[in-house]
Amino acid sequence: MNLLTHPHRRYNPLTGEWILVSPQRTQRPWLGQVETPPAETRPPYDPNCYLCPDNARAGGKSNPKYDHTYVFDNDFPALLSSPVENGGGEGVGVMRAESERGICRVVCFSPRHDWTLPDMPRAEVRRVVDVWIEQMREIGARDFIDYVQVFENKGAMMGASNPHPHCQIWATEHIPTEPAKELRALADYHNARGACLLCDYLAQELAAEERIVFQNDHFVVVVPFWAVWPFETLLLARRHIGALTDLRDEERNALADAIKRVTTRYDNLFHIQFPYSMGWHQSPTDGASHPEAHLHAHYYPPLLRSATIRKFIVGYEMLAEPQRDITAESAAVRLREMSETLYRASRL
Ligand code: H2U
Ligand code: ZN
Repeated sequence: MNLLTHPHRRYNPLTGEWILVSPQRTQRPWLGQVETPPAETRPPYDPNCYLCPDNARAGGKSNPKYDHTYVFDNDFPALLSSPVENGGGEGVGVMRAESERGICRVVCFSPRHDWTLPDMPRAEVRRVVDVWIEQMREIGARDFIDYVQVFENKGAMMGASNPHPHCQIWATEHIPTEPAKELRALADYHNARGACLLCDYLAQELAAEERIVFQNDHFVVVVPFWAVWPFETLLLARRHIGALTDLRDEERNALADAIKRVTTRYDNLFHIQFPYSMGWHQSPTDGASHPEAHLHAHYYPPLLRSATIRKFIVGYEMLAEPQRDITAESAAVRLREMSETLYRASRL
């Protein structure tokens, strides 16, 4: 079977799920519009932005005049940290519920309203990495927190409420569904072979080369073999470490470099501030040792063909199985060919 021309399924060993790939369809005519939206220009400071320094937030609190990064408790948290009266599990028949406590925070990457990660100097991105680590340490140390999820929703298309560069942290009493699925697969692999699934995968990708977008001394970015989203990427630590808190100084710099490079390539693809949801998957903070965990981030961008044409997960994909037309290999070629100089750099 030729994976570049013949419909086939690919297996995601991290989730145990399959995805359908239909490379022969990329030949079909496209009748939809292809347009580039007008360039987005924002002021460095927006008096109406609830994330800009010195501004009031909804709910009465104000931000300080911060110079680099700023972290605050989400004013509209999805989770509450207070102990629950009669907490625990509940169930009647096949209906189950359990109480969930947690902590929700917002992390501003920069005081600059008009910046995004690829606009930021590496030293400023490094500060973001350091803040993630501080937050992981502090929140992960709480007795009732078993998992700290750091994630960024970027762009209105992904439902981000504000273009000011920021991410969120939701930390919970239980390990949430997606990391739990991956950790189970990683633990099964580890128990069966005494090896790390992602270390083995990385070695295979480094040998094959065809899905690698770029690499530096400590991180590798690939379009995973089993990618669902057209330009999905996986950012993998080369060293077998479980969490951001395990990163050494030079690895933190390499991570800032990798983040800047992957987001610059994304923006250069369609000459826009490329939307995505991204997040870190790492060791739970449940007090147990997790030799199976391997630090990585997933980038899930919705765009397919242009700045305005997105992929929808609907129909067959919702009811049966995710499907893609362009192969992971051709997406990797596109991203690999992109310049690492931001298309709008000269305009800043
Ligand atoms: P997005 O990452 O989806 O843009 O969400 C930003 C978060 O900011 C959102 O969870 C919070 C919202 O609850 N927020 C505040 O905590 N204070 C505010 O004044 C507005 C928004
Ligand atoms: Zn702002």
